[in-house]
Amino acid sequence: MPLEGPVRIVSELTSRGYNAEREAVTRLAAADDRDELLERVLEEVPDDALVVRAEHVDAALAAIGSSSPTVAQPPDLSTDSSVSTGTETPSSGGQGTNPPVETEGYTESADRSVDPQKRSLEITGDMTGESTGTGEYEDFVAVFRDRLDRLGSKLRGRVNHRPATAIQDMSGGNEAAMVGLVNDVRSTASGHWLIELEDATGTFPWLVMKDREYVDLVDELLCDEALAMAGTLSDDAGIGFVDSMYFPDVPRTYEPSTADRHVQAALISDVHVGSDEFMADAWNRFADWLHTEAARHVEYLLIAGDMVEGVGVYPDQDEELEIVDIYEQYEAFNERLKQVPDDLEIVMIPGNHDAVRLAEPQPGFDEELRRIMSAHDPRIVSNPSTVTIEGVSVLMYHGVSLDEVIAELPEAKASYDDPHKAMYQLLKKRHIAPQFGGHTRLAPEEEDYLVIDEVPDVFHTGHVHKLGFGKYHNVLAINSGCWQAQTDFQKSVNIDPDSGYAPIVDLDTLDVTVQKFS
Ligand code: D5M
Ligand code: FE
Ligand code: ZN
Repeated sequence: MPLEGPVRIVSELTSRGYNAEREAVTRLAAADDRDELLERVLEEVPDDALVVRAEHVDAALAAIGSSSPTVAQPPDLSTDSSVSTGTETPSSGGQGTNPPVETEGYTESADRSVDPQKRSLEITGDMTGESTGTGEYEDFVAVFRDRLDRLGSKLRGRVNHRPATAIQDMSGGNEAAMVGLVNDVRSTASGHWLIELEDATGTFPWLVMKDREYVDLVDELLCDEALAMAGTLSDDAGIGFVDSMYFPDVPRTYEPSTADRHVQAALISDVHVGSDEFMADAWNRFADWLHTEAARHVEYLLIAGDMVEGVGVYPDQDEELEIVDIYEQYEAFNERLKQVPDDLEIVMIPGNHDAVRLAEPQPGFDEELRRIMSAHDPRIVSNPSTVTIEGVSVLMYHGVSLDEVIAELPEAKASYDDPHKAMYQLLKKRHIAPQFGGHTRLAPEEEDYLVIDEVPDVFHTGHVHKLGFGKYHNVLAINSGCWQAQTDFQKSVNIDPDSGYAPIVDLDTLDVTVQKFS
């Protein structure tokens, strides 16, 4: 290729105020009609972009192709400059994240050519219809005992633990270790931290000295999470000085399973149909895109709660309702489901705006709502539930406890801008909603359905209306954004939602691509 071509393209782009990615220049230079393509590319580039990328060139090529009169016009995505790839992910993803993968340009074919025989989908941990709790005191005792048993079993092998009462009877200066639930965390007058652990026999206080390396972990602690402490007893044996502290955690060497073929899942949440702020245009573009060639590998759609806006969820919510009847909201949601390809496998769990009990675990929708939401025969399961798709286990949870993790932990460890980091904390604690008695309501059942017993390959939440993803000890954590524009409440507390994004997971690699439709 004569050098003159690329140089001219770069200088042309520079004169219009853009930098250019090398690959974009190569593709432009190779085009038959560079000038026409260049003009189309400049139309494709989003207003706020500073760099012309290869995918802009691809989109422009597709746009030129699709304007051929002999080809039926596909859902009008190819000319929509707002639809782009993960390079514009609002939240960059955390440590260990693979960079978002660029997608192919859109073409006209709507042939999804799926082979349902190759699919597999299994649900575990669905507690719909299994609820036994009556909310009595004994139920709370039972659920916390189950939590301690199951999370404790992940900790007991790591320390030579004893029950609280046995430690109370030991003499001063001895080494001791305990596995328990955090009962209380408070600072002492001299700046150290006192952590009270509770087990089935009683409680014992542990002191983390302010100059010990573990002190950094104290600000991560939430009441009722399971922990192991080991250390030396004080002379009077009334307290243990902590030498080491363990979380149930995910092993660093965890190796996630992947699918045997190239197949993708779209992970979304917080559709909020029925709200004035529901972004119908963005949803339409998403649904249209699913019918295109570019989305032919997307065979699963996971929806992590808040299908509809609901009624009476927050004070004054009725002022922002487009549809005031809850059943009509679900009917409208079902119409939205009908827009997506009917060969998609859909799995959904409820959220705090949905018409099921608020306390977690939340059972899947009742028969009447299932009848209403019957488009494409979705799998409707409890919040939380695990769905294993072609070998990849996805723990789906709506995410109400994320508000609490974000409120309690320092900004660097959990924030609305990096919701996946708050998810890392839940993985580390191996519990969906450790703290009882705050925002997150808990319905005590015979067993603690919120314990993360098995390490998932993917952890999918929503609720905070922010998009973020990253890997924690090789587990992919994704918080999907929402399909609702900023509400008055969110404006008042400066929540700037990530609306109209669909993170797409490659199930064979666990790479993520973000598609933007707003
Ligand atoms: O929650 C969306 C996000 O906004 C989530 O982080 C809770 C927060 N939110 C929204 N409205 C309120 C009110 N009124 N009080 C407290 N927190 C709120 P969603 O479940 O979609 O409402
Ligand atoms: Fe929501
Ligand atoms: Zn929610």
